[in-house]
Amino acid sequence: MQDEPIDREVILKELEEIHKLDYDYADGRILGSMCTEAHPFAKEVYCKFLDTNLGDPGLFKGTKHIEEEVVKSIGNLLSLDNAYGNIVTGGTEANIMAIRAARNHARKYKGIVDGEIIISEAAHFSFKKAADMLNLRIVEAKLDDDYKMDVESLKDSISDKTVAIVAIAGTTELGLIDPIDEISKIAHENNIYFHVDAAFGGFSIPFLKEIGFDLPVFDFSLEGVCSITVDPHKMGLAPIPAGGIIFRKEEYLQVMAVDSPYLTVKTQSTIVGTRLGAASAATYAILKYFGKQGYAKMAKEMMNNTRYLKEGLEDIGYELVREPELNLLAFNHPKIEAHELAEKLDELGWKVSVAKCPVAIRIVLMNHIKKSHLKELLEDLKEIY
Ligand code: 0PR
Repeated sequence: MQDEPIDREVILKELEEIHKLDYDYADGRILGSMCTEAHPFAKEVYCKFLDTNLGDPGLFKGTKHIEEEVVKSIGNLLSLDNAYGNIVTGGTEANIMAIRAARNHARKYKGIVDGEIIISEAAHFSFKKAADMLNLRIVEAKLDDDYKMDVESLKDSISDKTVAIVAIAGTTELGLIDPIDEISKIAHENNIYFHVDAAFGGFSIPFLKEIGFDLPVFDFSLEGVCSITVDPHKMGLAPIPAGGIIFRKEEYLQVMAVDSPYLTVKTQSTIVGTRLGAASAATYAILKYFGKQGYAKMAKEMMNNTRYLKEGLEDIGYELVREPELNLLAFNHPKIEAHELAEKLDELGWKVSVAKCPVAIRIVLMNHIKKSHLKELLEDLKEIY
C-alpha cells in the first residue's frame, strides 16, 4: 500500500482498466456459466442493504424479516407451507449446510459417528468439499444409461452409516433431473435424510411446470425430501452471492446451532457469522418484481433458445449427448474431440466449457444469451464443421 491517499477518480480509472479484462455477459460470449447479469432492479436494491449484517439479526430486524419472507416464498414455490432456512452465499454453502444438518441429525438421533453420504457421479463438487469438512465418506451411486442416478445402485449403496442421500434437479453438466420421486421413497422407507440440489433447476422447473412443460416432481410435495438448495444468483437473476437453503423442519437448523452468547440471538446455525443482508433484499425485490408470470416467461424464452440451438446443431451434423431437459445442451462433433473443439471456439471468442461425464461441449442457455448470439455461434460451428 502506498503512503499518500490517491484521488478517487484515479482509482476508479485504474479499476475500470482492470475490469476490462473481464468478459461481459451482455456480449453473449459466456456460454458455459450458470450465472448471468443480475437484473438492474435487484442490483439497485442490493446496494441499499450493503451495511446490513444478518449475523446479528437483533440489530437488523427488518432485514432478518426480509430473509424469512424470501425463505418462505421460495419454500412456497417448492410446495412447502412453512419453510425454514437461509439466504447464503451460493449453492456450495447451501449444500454444506444441508449435509451438516443431516450429519448432526444422524449423530443425535441414530448415534452415527463416521457417516457416509450417497451422491451420484453427476453431483456438483461442493459435496466433496462438504464431505471433507464434515469428515464424511462419499459413496458414489452409479449413473444409469440416461446419466441420472441409478436407483438400484443407490439401493446397493445404502448402509447403516448413511447419513444423507443427495439427488439433483438440474445437473451441472447436463441439466438433468434425477428420478427424485423414487429416490424420495427409498430415503423415506430407510429413514435417511434426503437433500435435493436444485441450485440450477429450482428457479425454472416450478415455472416451466406451471406453463405445461412435462417435468418431474422434485420438491417438498415428496414426503422424503428434507431440504432443497435453490440459488437466486443462477436462474433467479439476483446478484452474486445469493444461494438458498430451504429446510422442511426447524429441527434441521436446531441440530447445527451453536451458542452465540454475546449476540442479539443466542444461537447461530449458519456457517458464516457476519453475513450480508443485501442478497436477501435483492432476492425479495426480484421475486416480487417478476412474479411467477415473469419467471415463467423468462424460463420459456430460455427453453426456446435451447430448442433453437439444438435444431441448429443437429442440422449441421453435431451430435447431442441427450435431449435437453432444461436450458443446458451438451454436444459433440462426430470427429473433433471436445477439448479441441472448445479451443477452436475459444479462438473465435466463445467461452464454452467441457463436460466430463460424458466428455462434451456444454452450453448453458442463460438469460444473457440471445437468439442473435446463437445465430452467430451456429455460423461459426458450421464453418468449423
Ligand atoms: N449445485 C449445482 C447443481 C451446481 O451446478 C452448482 C454450481 C452448485 C451446486 C454450487 O453453486 P455455487 O457455485 O453457487 O456455490 N454450478 C456452476 C458450476 O460449477 C457454478 C458456475 C457458475 C461455474 C458460473 C462457472 C461459472 O462461470 O459449473
